[in-house]
Amino acid sequence: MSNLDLIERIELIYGDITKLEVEAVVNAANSTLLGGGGVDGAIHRAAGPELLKECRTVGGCPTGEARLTKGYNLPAKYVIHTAGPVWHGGNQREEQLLAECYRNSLQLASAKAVKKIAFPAISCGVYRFPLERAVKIAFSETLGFLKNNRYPEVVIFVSFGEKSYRYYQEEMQRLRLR
Ligand code: AR6
Repeated sequence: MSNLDLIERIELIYGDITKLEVEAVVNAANSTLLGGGGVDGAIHRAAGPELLKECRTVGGCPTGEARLTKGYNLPAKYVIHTAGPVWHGGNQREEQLLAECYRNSLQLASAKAVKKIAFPAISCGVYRFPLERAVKIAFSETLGFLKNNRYPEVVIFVSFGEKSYRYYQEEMQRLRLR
């Protein structure tokens, strides 16, 4: 598959990830998996208390890894929780750890033959990872994974702000022109 064909399997959406009719949504969680603010809070609110109950049985998730639960009241069947790195300036393996979040989340989705999965901008809120770098990592890890895997068929990057949407659009454009 050429890079251009692979890019056709990536979509950009502006809005709230909890509303999406996809099989799996990724949660930018923390390593306790016991909830928090930002997209994590929104996902737990929309999924209902059963989600936290299941998360309690999981036993946490080290940074860079991912864990799968059901989606409960969300339109999505699954939530894939991943703990992104906190940005400390870039010398603490933040980029590698963020790449692992994407790879491990995609691996779980692939194992369940998930057709459509939606990602928020992991680590780009409270964890302060620079958006431009994070977007490049999201695309390169996703393209690398899609090249070798039939599932997920489609990956959706969800932006919650105009600035992040612009970064995703620019990177998509850049990759198309390459
Ligand atoms: N839909 C899509 N994207 C969203 C939504 C939403 N409903 N809400 C926020 N975002 P953050 P992090 C975007 O802070 O940086 C939590 O407390 C947001 O604009 O949610 O990985 C966890 O429990 C930003 O671009 O996650 C952890 O403790 C992106 O999602 C910690 O925050 C990620 O922002 C994780 O921090």
